Amino acid sequence: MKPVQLYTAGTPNGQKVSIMLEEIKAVNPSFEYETHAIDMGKNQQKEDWFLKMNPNGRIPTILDPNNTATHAEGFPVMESLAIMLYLEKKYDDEHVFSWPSSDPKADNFRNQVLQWCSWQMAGQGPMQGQANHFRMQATGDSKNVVPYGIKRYHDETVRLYQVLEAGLEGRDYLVGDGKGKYSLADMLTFPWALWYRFAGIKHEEVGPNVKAWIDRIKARPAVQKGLRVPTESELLKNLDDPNWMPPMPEI
Ligand SMILES: N[C@@H](CCC(=O)N[C@@H](CS)C(=O)NCC(=O)O)C(=O)O
Repeated sequence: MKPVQLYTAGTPNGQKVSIMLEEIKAVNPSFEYETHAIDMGKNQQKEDWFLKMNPNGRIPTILDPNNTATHAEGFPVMESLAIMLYLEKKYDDEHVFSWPSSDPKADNFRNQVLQWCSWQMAGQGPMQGQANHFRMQATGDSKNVVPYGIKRYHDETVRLYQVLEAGLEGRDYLVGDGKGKYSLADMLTFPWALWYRFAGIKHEEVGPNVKAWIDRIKARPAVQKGLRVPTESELLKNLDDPNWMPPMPEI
């Protein structure tokens, strides 16, 4: 096979996909991908060549040269969830991270994966992103302090972490029989959870089930590799100290 082309940067949305690509590689050594680091500081994600693959002009994006059914140069996919559903269908043929149709519970589990993924894409990601944005606006030179925005997005993000905490009660992973099976639901949600401190969410605002689940997923070798794509992040190194918090004003 030809390597799948990944266009990404070291952010939680990018890490969702690099983690999944590394997980697929770990179980299928013939699977390959190549990374293209996108410099968001230079707005490369808004250049014409990029917009042809992803009209939304955001990372992550993949191009699969093995799939020429509709595009001679390969099939481009935008949006992290759509990318991961695509990769699962095309490259998780052994159902290591999903459920085979022969399993009578497969449809329900797939739907539950979609429930958590929708929760992530419409809730955790955007709300935590805004919590981070308003908190960061209140730092640095501009000191654009908007207490209403900070509180609204902080509180909603904390509420969402309570939902995740309840979803993980008595379980190792979000979906599946018994304590669950590591699936796309976990891969998609984990990178944002890993970064909660950068949105000004305090340790005591995140429950023990979520913290144990973060540690469980972070210990996976493929996750360790995926978190270093496109390069190792200095910011993430700080998270190895469980008590570290980014310098942020109390508001
Ligand atoms: N819903 C999108 C969100 C992607 C996204 O927001 N990407 C950010 C980085 S995490 C980005 O590319 N920002 C640059 C920009 O908006 O120009 C997905 O899940 O793929």
